Amino acid sequence: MKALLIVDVQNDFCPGGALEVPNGDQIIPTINNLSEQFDIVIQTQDWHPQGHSSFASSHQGKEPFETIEMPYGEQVLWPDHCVQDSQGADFHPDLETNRSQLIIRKGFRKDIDSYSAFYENDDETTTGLTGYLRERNIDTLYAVGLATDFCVKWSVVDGIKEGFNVFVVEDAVKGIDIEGSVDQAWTEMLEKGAKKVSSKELLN
Ligand code: VGL
Ligand code: ZN
Repeated sequence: MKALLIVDVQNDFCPGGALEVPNGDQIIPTINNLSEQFDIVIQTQDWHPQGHSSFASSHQGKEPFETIEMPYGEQVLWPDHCVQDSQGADFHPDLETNRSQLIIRKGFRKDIDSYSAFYENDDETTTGLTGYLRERNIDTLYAVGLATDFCVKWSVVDGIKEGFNVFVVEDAVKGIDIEGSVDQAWTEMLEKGAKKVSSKELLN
Protein backbone atom coordinates (compact mmCIF):
# COMPACT_ATOMS: atom_id res chain seq x y z
CA MET A 1 0.00 0.00 0.00
CA LYS A 2 1.08 3.53 -0.70
CA ALA A 3 0.29 6.83 0.96
CA LEU A 4 0.76 10.49 0.14
CA LEU A 5 2.58 12.38 2.90
CA ILE A 6 1.85 16.11 2.78
CA VAL A 7 4.38 17.96 4.92
CA ASP A 8 3.57 21.29 6.61
CA VAL A 9 1.54 23.12 3.96
CA GLN A 10 0.68 25.84 6.46
CA ASN A 11 0.18 29.59 6.18
CA ASP A 12 3.41 30.45 7.97
CA PHE A 13 5.45 28.56 5.34
CA CYS A 14 3.67 30.26 2.45
CA PRO A 15 4.25 33.77 1.06
CA GLY A 16 3.26 36.35 3.66
CA GLY A 17 3.83 33.88 6.49
CA ALA A 18 6.28 34.13 9.38
CA LEU A 19 8.78 31.67 7.88
CA GLU A 20 7.90 31.86 4.26
CA VAL A 21 9.21 29.44 1.72
CA PRO A 22 9.62 31.34 -1.55
CA ASN A 23 6.70 30.38 -3.81
CA GLY A 24 5.65 27.79 -1.24
CA ASP A 25 2.01 28.12 -2.25
CA GLN A 26 2.73 27.28 -5.90
CA ILE A 27 2.89 23.57 -5.20
CA ILE A 28 -0.63 23.44 -3.74
CA PRO A 29 -2.58 22.77 -6.98
CA THR A 30 -0.21 19.91 -7.79
CA ILE A 31 -0.61 18.46 -4.29
CA ASN A 32 -4.40 18.67 -4.59
CA ASN A 33 -4.29 16.83 -7.91
CA LEU A 34 -2.02 14.17 -6.47
CA SER A 35 -4.09 13.60 -3.38
CA GLU A 36 -7.07 12.60 -5.52
CA GLN A 37 -5.03 9.66 -6.76
CA PHE A 38 -4.22 8.30 -3.33
CA ASP A 39 -6.47 6.19 -1.14
CA ILE A 40 -4.44 7.18 1.90
CA VAL A 41 -3.41 10.77 2.55
CA ILE A 42 -1.46 11.78 5.64
CA GLN A 43 -0.49 15.31 6.62
CA THR A 44 1.91 16.84 9.09
CA GLN A 45 1.34 20.10 10.93
CA ASP A 46 4.10 22.07 12.63
CA TRP A 47 2.52 22.92 15.99
CA HIS A 48 4.62 24.88 18.46
CA PRO A 49 3.71 26.27 21.87
CA GLN A 50 4.47 29.95 22.43
CA GLY A 51 8.06 30.44 23.53
CA HIS A 52 9.21 27.27 21.75
CA SER A 53 12.94 26.59 22.04
CA SER A 54 13.38 26.71 18.25
CA PHE A 55 12.32 30.36 18.18
CA ALA A 56 15.15 32.92 18.12
CA SER A 57 12.94 35.10 20.32
CA SER A 58 13.34 32.53 23.11
CA HIS A 59 17.12 33.08 23.24
CA GLN A 60 18.57 36.40 24.30
CA GLY A 61 20.67 38.12 21.68
CA LYS A 62 19.91 35.53 18.99
CA GLU A 63 18.57 36.28 15.55
CA PRO A 64 16.57 34.00 13.28
CA PHE A 65 18.71 31.63 11.16
CA GLU A 66 21.58 31.62 13.68
CA THR A 67 22.29 28.23 15.22
CA ILE A 68 22.69 27.13 18.82
CA GLU A 69 23.75 23.93 20.57
CA MET A 70 20.86 22.05 22.14
CA PRO A 71 21.27 18.91 24.29
CA TYR A 72 20.40 16.91 21.14
CA GLY A 73 22.76 18.79 18.80
CA GLU A 74 22.77 21.82 16.58
CA GLN A 75 19.52 23.69 16.13
CA VAL A 76 18.71 26.45 13.65
CA LEU A 77 16.73 29.25 15.27
CA TRP A 78 13.59 30.41 13.49
CA PRO A 79 11.25 33.33 13.55
CA ASP A 80 8.21 32.53 15.71
CA HIS A 81 6.05 30.37 13.46
CA CYS A 82 3.20 27.84 13.53
CA VAL A 83 2.18 28.77 17.04
CA GLN A 84 -0.62 26.49 18.22
CA ASP A 85 -4.05 27.82 17.40
CA SER A 86 -2.74 30.76 15.35
CA GLN A 87 -3.75 31.50 11.78
CA GLY A 88 -0.15 30.88 10.73
CA ALA A 89 -0.40 27.29 11.93
CA ASP A 90 -3.52 26.63 9.87
CA PHE A 91 -3.23 24.74 6.63
CA HIS A 92 -3.18 27.01 3.60
CA PRO A 93 -6.80 27.66 2.64
CA ASP A 94 -6.25 26.32 -0.89
CA LEU A 95 -4.98 22.96 0.32
CA GLU A 96 -7.54 20.19 0.04
CA THR A 97 -7.53 18.56 3.47
CA ASN A 98 -10.83 16.67 3.50
CA ARG A 99 -9.25 13.50 2.23
CA SER A 100 -6.55 13.40 4.90
CA GLN A 101 -6.99 10.43 7.19
CA LEU A 102 -4.27 11.28 9.68
CA ILE A 103 -2.73 14.56 10.74
CA ILE A 104 0.50 14.27 12.68
CA ARG A 105 1.27 17.31 14.81
CA LYS A 106 4.88 17.87 15.70
CA GLY A 107 7.08 20.31 17.57
CA PHE A 108 4.62 20.56 20.46
CA ARG A 109 7.24 19.85 23.12
CA LYS A 110 8.76 23.13 24.17
CA ASP A 111 12.34 21.88 24.48
CA ILE A 112 12.66 19.78 21.32
CA ASP A 113 12.10 20.80 17.76
CA SER A 114 10.66 18.25 15.38
CA TYR A 115 11.24 18.45 11.66
CA SER A 116 10.56 14.85 10.77
CA ALA A 117 7.16 13.19 10.65
CA PHE A 118 8.74 10.18 12.39
CA TYR A 119 11.12 11.43 15.06
CA GLU A 120 11.73 14.64 16.92
CA ASN A 121 15.12 16.28 16.47
CA ASP A 122 16.65 14.24 19.32
CA ASP A 123 16.27 11.28 16.91
CA GLU A 124 14.64 9.29 19.73
CA THR A 125 11.22 10.62 20.55
CA THR A 126 8.80 9.03 18.13
CA THR A 127 5.61 10.52 16.69
CA GLY A 128 4.07 7.07 16.29
CA LEU A 129 3.92 7.30 12.51
CA THR A 130 5.92 4.13 11.87
CA GLY A 131 3.47 2.06 13.88
CA TYR A 132 0.50 3.63 12.11
CA LEU A 133 1.95 2.91 8.68
CA ARG A 134 2.91 -0.67 9.55
CA GLU A 135 -0.50 -1.45 10.98
CA ARG A 136 -2.10 -0.21 7.79
CA ASN A 137 0.32 -2.18 5.59
CA ILE A 138 1.68 0.96 4.01
CA ASP A 139 5.17 0.36 2.67
CA THR A 140 5.56 3.22 0.20
CA LEU A 141 5.37 6.96 0.75
CA TYR A 142 5.19 9.82 -1.69
CA ALA A 143 6.48 12.96 0.01
CA VAL A 144 5.32 16.47 -0.95
CA GLY A 145 5.17 19.84 0.80
CA LEU A 146 7.38 22.25 2.71
CA ALA A 147 10.18 22.72 3.25
CA THR A 148 12.39 20.54 1.04
CA ASP A 149 15.51 21.25 3.09
CA PHE A 150 14.01 20.76 6.56
CA CYS A 151 10.79 18.93 7.31
CA VAL A 152 10.54 17.15 3.96
CA LYS A 153 14.17 16.02 4.03
CA TRP A 154 14.09 14.82 7.63
CA SER A 155 10.83 12.96 7.03
CA VAL A 156 12.18 11.32 3.90
CA VAL A 157 15.47 10.28 5.50
CA ASP A 158 13.71 8.89 8.58
CA GLY A 159 11.13 7.12 6.43
CA ILE A 160 13.92 5.30 4.62
CA LYS A 161 15.62 4.51 7.93
CA GLU A 162 12.35 2.97 9.12
CA GLY A 163 12.30 0.72 6.08
CA PHE A 164 9.77 2.44 3.81
CA ASN A 165 10.15 3.08 0.09
CA VAL A 166 10.13 6.81 -0.26
CA PHE A 167 9.52 8.87 -3.38
CA VAL A 168 9.91 12.64 -3.40
CA VAL A 169 7.75 14.49 -5.92
CA GLU A 170 10.17 17.08 -7.22
CA ASP A 171 7.60 19.61 -8.45
CA ALA A 172 5.49 19.30 -5.29
CA VAL A 173 8.15 20.38 -2.76
CA LYS A 174 9.79 23.77 -2.16
CA GLY A 175 12.64 24.78 0.12
CA ILE A 176 13.78 27.63 2.35
CA ASP A 177 17.33 27.36 0.96
CA ILE A 178 19.88 28.55 3.49
CA GLU A 179 23.33 28.51 1.85
CA GLY A 180 22.66 25.72 -0.59
CA SER A 181 20.57 23.62 1.77
CA VAL A 182 18.09 22.61 -0.93
CA ASP A 183 20.80 21.06 -3.12
CA GLN A 184 22.30 19.39 -0.06
CA ALA A 185 18.91 18.02 0.90
CA TRP A 186 18.43 16.46 -2.53
CA THR A 187 21.90 14.93 -2.43
CA GLU A 188 21.26 13.47 0.99
CA MET A 189 17.78 12.15 0.19
CA LEU A 190 18.96 10.45 -3.00
CA GLU A 191 22.09 9.08 -1.33
CA LYS A 192 19.98 7.50 1.41
CA GLY A 193 17.80 5.81 -1.21
CA ALA A 194 14.90 8.15 -1.88
CA LYS A 195 13.63 8.24 -5.44
CA LYS A 196 12.82 11.41 -7.30
CA VAL A 197 9.63 11.48 -9.37
CA SER A 198 7.67 14.21 -11.09
CA SER A 199 3.94 14.68 -10.60
CA LYS A 200 3.47 14.02 -14.34
CA GLU A 201 4.61 10.47 -13.84
CA LEU A 202 1.95 9.99 -11.15
CA LEU A 203 -1.03 11.82 -12.59
CA ASN A 204 -3.17 10.17 -15.22
C1 VGL B 1 10.07 23.67 9.15
C2 VGL B 1 11.70 25.02 10.04
C3 VGL B 1 11.05 25.04 11.25
C4 VGL B 1 9.56 22.94 7.96
C5 VGL B 1 9.42 23.67 10.36
O1 VGL B 1 8.34 22.66 7.88
O2 VGL B 1 10.37 22.62 7.07
N1 VGL B 1 11.21 24.34 9.01
N2 VGL B 1 9.90 24.36 11.41
ZN1 ZN C 1 8.80 24.66 13.21
